[in-house]
This record gives sequence, C-alpha cells and structure tokens, in this order.
Amino acid sequence: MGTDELRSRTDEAASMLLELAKERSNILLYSHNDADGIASASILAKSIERSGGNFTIRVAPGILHQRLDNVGDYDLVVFCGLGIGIVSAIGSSIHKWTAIDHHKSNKQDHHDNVINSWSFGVDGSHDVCTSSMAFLIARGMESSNRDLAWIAVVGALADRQDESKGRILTGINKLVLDDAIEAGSVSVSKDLIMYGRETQPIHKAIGTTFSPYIPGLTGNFDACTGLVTTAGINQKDNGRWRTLMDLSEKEKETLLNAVKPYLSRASTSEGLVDELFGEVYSLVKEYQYSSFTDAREFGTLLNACGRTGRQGLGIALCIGDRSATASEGVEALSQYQSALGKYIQVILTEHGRILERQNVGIIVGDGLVDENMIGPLATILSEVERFTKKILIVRTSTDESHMKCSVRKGKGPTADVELGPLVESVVEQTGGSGGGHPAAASARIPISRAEEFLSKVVSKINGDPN
Ligand SMILES: [Mn+2]
Repeated sequence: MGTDELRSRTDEAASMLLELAKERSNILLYSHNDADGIASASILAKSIERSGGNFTIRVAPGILHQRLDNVGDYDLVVFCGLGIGIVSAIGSSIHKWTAIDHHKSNKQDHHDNVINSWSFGVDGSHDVCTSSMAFLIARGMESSNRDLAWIAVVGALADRQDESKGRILTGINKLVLDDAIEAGSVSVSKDLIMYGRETQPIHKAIGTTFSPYIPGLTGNFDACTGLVTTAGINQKDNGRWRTLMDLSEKEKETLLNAVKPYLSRASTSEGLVDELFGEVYSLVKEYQYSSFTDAREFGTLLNACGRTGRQGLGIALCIGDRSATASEGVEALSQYQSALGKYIQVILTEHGRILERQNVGIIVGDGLVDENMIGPLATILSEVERFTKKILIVRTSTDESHMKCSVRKGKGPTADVELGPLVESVVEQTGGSGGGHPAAASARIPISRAEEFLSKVVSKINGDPN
C-alpha cells in the first residue's frame, strides 16, 4: 500500500470521469466549504468542462451537517473532503458516486467508492489533501490539465500541510508542486513567511501573522511599528509603504532577529523561528503585489470565501473571470480577517470565555463566533502560547439548537491521541456527527448533549478509555 496504489485509484476515477464527461453527463461536485474543498471542486469542474461534461457544484460545511437532497438526479456525484459518515449519509439515494478524502477515521475504507489517503497508508495530514487528490484525477483525465496544479498547491497550503521544517510540501503535494512549477504557474523561493508578504506594510505583516502566533506582536500593530522602527528599517519608500518583499536580505535578517526575542517568550519557542522562514510559493501568473500572488495568502482568501458564505466567489477566483471578482475577493478577505481578529480579542479578554480542564482548554464562543468560522479560529488559537501544550476545544451554538465545536492540538507536546477518531467514537455515544484528522477534528452535537459530549472528550483525552 502506498502512493502508487492511491494513484491507481485516482486514475480509475479519472477514467470514469473522463468517460462520463465525454458523454456530456451531468456531474455533481459536492465539496467541503474550506479552501481545500473549494480548490478541489474548482479543479474537477474545470477538467469536466474541458472534456465536454456538465458540472454543478454544491458546497457544504462538512459531512457533519450535510443535506443530501436532490442528489439522485445526477449521473455521478463526487464528494470532495466531506469526511467521515458519507457512506451512511448517502444510503441508497445515489446510484453512482465516489468520494475523495484525507480525513482519518476509525472505520476507514469500508466502501469501494471512497478513496481515502489513509486507507493507502498515505499521510493525509502532511503528504496529501483533497485538492491534491482532485488534481491527480484531473491529470489522469488529460495531461494538459497540469495547468490546474497551482490550485491544488493553494489547497494544500491552506490545509496547513506545510508543517515540516522549512515549511516545505512533501509526498504527493510535492509531486503536484513540481507539476505546477513545470506548468509555469508557481515559483518557489525562500523568504520570511508572514501574512501579506507582498501586500501589507511591514508592521501589518508581522501583526497579522498567526502561524506562528508571536506573543506581544500578533494583533498588536503599535508594538510591531515600534519593533520595525527600533530595528532601523525604513517603513516607507517615497511615501509608499514598503512590504517584506521590498526588504534587502540584510534587512530581512535584522527583522527576523528583532522578532526572535518575542518568540522565545513562548514556552514552545524551539523551532518557531524556523516557521517564519522557509519556502514561499508565488503564483507567477497573477498580478504582482496583489492578494493573489502568494499561494498561502490565496489560500486564506479561499477560506475567507468559504467561511463567509461566498463559495461561488472562491470558485470563480480559481477558475472564473478574475476581472469581475478580484475586488470582491479582497473585500471578503478583509472581512474574514477582521472577524477573526475580533473573536480572538474578545476571547482572550472577556471573562468566562476560556475554561481550563486539566490539559484541555475550552473556548466558549457561544453568542460570539459564527459557526462557520470556528475551524479557522480554533487553528489560530491553537498557536496562542497559553494553549500550546493543551488540546483546545472551541465551541459555539448554532441557530438550529446544536453546539458546533472544533478540536485542535496545540503546538507543543500534547496528549498522545488522534482527535478525529476520538471525536468520532464519542459522537457514537452522544449523537450528532463528527470526525477529522489526528490533530484537528470537529463535531456537531444536539445542544442538550453538549456538556456530556465535552466531558467525554475531555476524559478520553486524559486517558479514560470509556
Ligand atoms: Mn482538507
């Protein structure tokens, strides 16, 4: 089992898709609403269209809460990254379907139609994501679809598959990256990795860097301005704000050295500095100095679209007419960033928002956090120093009498558990739905069972087998 077997399955899926597309079939792409899901649907949609087929895209907040109505009318349904539970959710309503995924489950590979990387022994946390699998299928349909590889690179980075040293892409993601480079759409270099590398004033780039979270600087633009000034770096050039891209190598080194002491305040500082410098991926066909040129920033943009109900915009940014959508994309991005910033500020300052239970931190987002935003919020909070050695649960209430929560491992050494399978097993006892990856999971639980769910998760994390 391994990459070759996985690839032969994606090749099989490619042949099926190609055949159906050539028959002008109607294909439904049913995708997760995160950046990886939007990227997957975009890649497959474009490939189907090029081969003559018709596609419809539907985007959902995950298998956890899917509405599988009116899916039987299509010749084929492709589920992208919707997670565990798909087989039972489908029942007998669809005659032809396939699913690609990289979520980790207790009951993997129980259906021939599910292509899940873990079933092939391929690490779905680092080496492959849904969009890189979608790209393998696209590439299998027609080798000329190689020009879509950049979209999968964006999906992989947005899914944080670049957590190895030097922030590199590995495994199948690396194969996809090589295709993107050969297609002339991505170039790789080494640089400071901060948010808005090409677009933001330097102090803003530091202040909006959430990965890693820099204590004292993230979210604190005044401190960032002070730091840049003290380091002797000019913030402006002829009245124009300089960006990280404009800095000389010497200035970048100076800046990194100035940031280092802040990182060492974090209890898990070791290795954090490494995360601020590494491979950066530029989308060379995009307008320079826009939010579209840095592949990580593009990924944030897709997440912003997905999490704020603008999935169509995200897809259009990947494969549609850019001129009509660019400014709308930038607007979505800024709303998304400011919502996250507000949530973090309230959570860290308002009494009662953080509950500590042994080595688990519970963040109460009820009445504050939009249910679609808790995934990205949990990811950012897991980088905050206070939670780095903990497992973090971010919860919020939904308007349909449910509690939705996202569970993350903090940066430091945490309890040795696999969160996706753990959440899945608790959901079996409490009702609701849930699952995910070893270091990131989510669930949706009837509000009446929420406390029971949380205490079961906490005790399992702390080693209680029941
Ligand atoms: Mn994914």
